[in-house]
Amino acid sequence: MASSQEQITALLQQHDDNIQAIGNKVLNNIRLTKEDGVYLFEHGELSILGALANYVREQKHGDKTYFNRNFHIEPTNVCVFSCKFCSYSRLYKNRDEGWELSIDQMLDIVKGYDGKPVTEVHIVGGVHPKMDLKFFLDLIAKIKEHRPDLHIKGFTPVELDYMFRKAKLTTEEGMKVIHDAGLQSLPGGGAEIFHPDVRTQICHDKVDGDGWLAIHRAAHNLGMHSNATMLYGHVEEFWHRVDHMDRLRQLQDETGGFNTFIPLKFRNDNNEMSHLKESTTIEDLKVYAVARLYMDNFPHIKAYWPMLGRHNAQMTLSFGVNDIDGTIDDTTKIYSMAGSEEQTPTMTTTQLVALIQQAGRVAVERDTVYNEIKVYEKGYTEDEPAMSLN
Ligand code: V47
Ligand code: SF4
Repeated sequence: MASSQEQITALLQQHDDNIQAIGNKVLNNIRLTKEDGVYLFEHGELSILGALANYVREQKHGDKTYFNRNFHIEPTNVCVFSCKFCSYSRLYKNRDEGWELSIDQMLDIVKGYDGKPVTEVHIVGGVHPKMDLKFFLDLIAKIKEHRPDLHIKGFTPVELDYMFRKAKLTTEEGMKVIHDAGLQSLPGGGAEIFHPDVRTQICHDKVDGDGWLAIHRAAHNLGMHSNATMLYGHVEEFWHRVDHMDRLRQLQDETGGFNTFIPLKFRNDNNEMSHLKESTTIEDLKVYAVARLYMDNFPHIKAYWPMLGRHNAQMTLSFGVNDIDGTIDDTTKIYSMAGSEEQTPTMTTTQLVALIQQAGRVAVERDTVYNEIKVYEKGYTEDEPAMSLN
């Protein structure tokens, strides 16, 4: 499993001068340029990308592979925006086809986890014109009142930008209010591809790249942590991916507030981009590997198994990935509606640990901010009945 410097140096001899130069930068901890990033996507063979990314992953984390126990709440799939890749939302005028949860219904979901060892609730959904900042401040306060130890990670800049604008608050004021109410981290969604050439084609009407980054900057300045995603494999070119990663890398240099980068593979079922072919598994693995090499200041690279499928997610563990999200229950509809193999994404802790161990890695349960909760020994099985949660 381990990729030593000598093995990689020998492998590099079989590649062209540019790949050798980039590989030597990686081995000597020298930051890659944008040109390097594009070159890797254009000319990097999977074997050398994998070896280099695995080297970096093992330098940073050894064999440790993190997961957490969390559950999702999706307040609504009614949305004022019209992203072309979205298989999940319904416009306000068609809201009878969608769902809208009340605060009590969402609290009932939280209460359903009473006595279970979950550490995080992930709240994300469509942008409903009637679910405003006040509604969500109330929800957050009630969740905290019921279960103060549950870490609330919620809301993308798409949702927050809309809530703050309606409440006539600046980004900084809005973030302070919602953080004070109990919101602790931001998930990585809504980033898609920042460059306007692509953004105007796939999601023209929601917050733009600068707005997305400004909200994460404001969160980091309050001491909050967050994740970042990149939706790839549709109309973007390689340099758009690198531009996207570069903007994130720059913000991370400034604030240090990102935990994890999560590449998200575009799935083409039931949306306005269904005519596009999905990326191949080889391309997916290359994206994870280049992400690990380019995002040198991001501690973690995550594969989100409900979207990739559990077997492909397992493979990514040899291509730079050191985090595999959590055990999810079927309240997560984003990917099942977009055509993921995982129609009811549920894995017990035993299954998730086995998946990590079969790949020769060490399973480590973490909390949202990567404090280690438990390192799992080989042969672990749950004493309790399997929970259908992550
Ligand atoms: O922003 C929507 C993506 C994201 C499709 O931070 C699609 O821990 C593929 O960000 N094909 C939301 N992707 C989900 C998200 C996320 C998920 C898990 C963990 C975390 C985290 C964040 O889902 C959206 C969009 O990029 N998405 N439709 C689709 N058809
Ligand atoms: Fe709305 Fe999010 Fe779907 Fe875009 S991706 S239409 S913002 S739910």
